[in-house]
Amino acid sequence: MHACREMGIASVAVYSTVDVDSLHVKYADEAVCIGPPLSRESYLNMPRIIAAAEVTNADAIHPGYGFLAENADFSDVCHSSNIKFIGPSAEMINQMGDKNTAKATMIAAGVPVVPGSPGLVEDVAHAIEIAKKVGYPVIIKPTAGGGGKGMRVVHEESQIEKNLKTAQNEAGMAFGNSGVYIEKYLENPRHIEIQILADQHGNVIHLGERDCTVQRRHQKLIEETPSPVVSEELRAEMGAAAVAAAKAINYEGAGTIEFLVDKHKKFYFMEMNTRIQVEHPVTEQRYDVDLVREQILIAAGGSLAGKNFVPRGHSIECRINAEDPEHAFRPSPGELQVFHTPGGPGVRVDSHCYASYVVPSNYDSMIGKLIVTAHTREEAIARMSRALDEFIVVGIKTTIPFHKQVMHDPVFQSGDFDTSFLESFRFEKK
Ligand code: MV4
Repeated sequence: MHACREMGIASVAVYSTVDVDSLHVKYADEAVCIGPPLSRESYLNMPRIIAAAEVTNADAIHPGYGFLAENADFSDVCHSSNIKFIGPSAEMINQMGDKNTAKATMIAAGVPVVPGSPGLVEDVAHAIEIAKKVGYPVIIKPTAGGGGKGMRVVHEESQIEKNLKTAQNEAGMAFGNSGVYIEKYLENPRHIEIQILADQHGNVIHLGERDCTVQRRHQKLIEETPSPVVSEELRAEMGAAAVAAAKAINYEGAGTIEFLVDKHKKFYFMEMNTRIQVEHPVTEQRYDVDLVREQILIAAGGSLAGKNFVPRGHSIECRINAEDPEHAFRPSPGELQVFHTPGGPGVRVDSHCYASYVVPSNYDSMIGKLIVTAHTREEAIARMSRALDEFIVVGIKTTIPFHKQVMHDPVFQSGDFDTSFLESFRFEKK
């Protein structure tokens, strides 16, 4: 909606009854209630969303980064309703939604992938054969999954049978598709992803990497760009691989190619996210670009030819969640009696909240993102630290005190850590 306003485009917000007081509803030129809190009846309810678009005469729908953002059927329903889905077609989403198919497509495009089964693994004998070939430990992944759900690590042959069956059953229950595949398990990798933009004319560019290694139970908590471990040379290689990945499926829109990077700095394709992501602001800050504006221009048929986004400085994002870090990050909804956001040079806050707003318990616990930008990583950490000190939330517990401690942690400061970082990080209550 910020992008729309700058472009002279009127915007319409949709909301469920519990979100009536959210800032996005106040910011939009118009707002339409699409149902009760239960997301199945509101934010996932395609007929209601299409109806809201039709009654307000909307030309396009921006799907955001949750709910229907990667739903191929929704992209298709928009298309059939003569409403432009700001993002890829159903076919493009489907090609990346099935992880095993995506992997095969990447191999054909020359993108490095983790060694493993060439296709789905059906039976125990086949699984054992593959695991023997790539070497233990291995990881069994659901082809319809993503983001870590339903994955199982197996350390020895005697554990294959049990884990394969459990993985297949769980995948069937969770995704309605019991297909699984096997990969060599890379121990303690970094999670590094490349932002790409692809227009309708075959132009694809990359906007560098985001390092999302600081995660807890597959939830990202801190993201930054550039990555402390990515050299100019590695960035060029990973960028070229990401562009090749997007070109392989004639992709349109903003997308992210996720890679695992091992301790030898070898990178492997993991999956593609066919949407704008939560952590996109760090790329926006370092590349001085509005990615949502670019999404809208691409959806309107615009060209990326001749566009050149030049990176500068270092940007870090901390996710501010309504969670209690003293109690295993349990949700902490409620009224924001005080909500004072930080300011000053190089500080950005993206949030739907304000003082007196009541954080509902119905949805995701993220109440905002704090993004800082400075010349160097060291300066960005110092800036984040002082911005976190200025960020005052009273009424609920948040992840702010946790982030303050991470900013002071010598291992985080060194830049030399992996996805196991938070397993050994001990939050000290003050
Ligand atoms: C892996 C892996 C190690 N080896 N695949 C988890 C999220 C999903 N996108 C892929 N995931 C992983 N796949 C192989 N072959 C380790 C993980 C992984 C992970 C990846 C990124 C960030 C945090 C993680 C935490 C646990 C496991």
